[in-house]
Amino acid sequence: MSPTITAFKLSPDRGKGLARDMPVRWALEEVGQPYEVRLLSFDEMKEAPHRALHPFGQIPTYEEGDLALFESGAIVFHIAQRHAGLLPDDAAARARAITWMFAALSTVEPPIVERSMAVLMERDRTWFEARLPILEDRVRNRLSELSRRLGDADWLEGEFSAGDLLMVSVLRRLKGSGLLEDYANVSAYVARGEARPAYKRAFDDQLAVFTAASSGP
Ligand SMILES: N[C@@H](CCC(=O)N[C@@H](CS)C(=O)NCC(=O)O)C(=O)O
Repeated sequence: MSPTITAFKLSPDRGKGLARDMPVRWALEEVGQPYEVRLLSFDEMKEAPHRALHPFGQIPTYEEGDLALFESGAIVFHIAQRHAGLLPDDAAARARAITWMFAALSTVEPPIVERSMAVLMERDRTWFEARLPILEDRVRNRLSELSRRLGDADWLEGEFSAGDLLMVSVLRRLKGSGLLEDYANVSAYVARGEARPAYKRAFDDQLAVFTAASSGP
């Protein structure tokens, strides 16, 4: 039985693939697992049936038989454990790849999201112009650390893994900020992720949802 994930009926990112169903779609495509998508409006996300699946009333969720999961990182981890292709077999290499999954979501993503939220929601605040450079310095700090570690490698730990999938997903949030371009190896790393056929299929599928919804009757 194919798993079912949830996604926005009309994504606020206008099809840029920044909503967090995207890493889940990408992971499912990487391992060749077909899936169903249930689309939700903002109102439906906050109603009881969805909150039974997701306590915070968000997307994505993942249902597979009796199992229901939320949190994109946990869902990607579940997919990577279930199927070959996203985590190495060797125990130590696997632990290192999992470490990068956590690093993406708990060390690199927070300053990136804080900056995006400020740009999106706080532009009219008196302190915005003073705060933005502080937030951007925090992002630059992480990018330069990541750039140093990545060096000339294609991926963070040998072969492409769920760690790279989540890191590239997180870094994509910086597109259009001008920040990524200062780190040539990190920009190339993101481009390498986006060039993967599984990424492209996932991206096209989420874009098709947005295009259909926005050109509706
Ligand atoms: N940490 C969660 C974050 C989930 C999240 O922020 N989802 C967004 C879409 S990307 C959402 O549902 N936003 C609507 C809301 O919070 O009301 C994850 O990675 O799954």
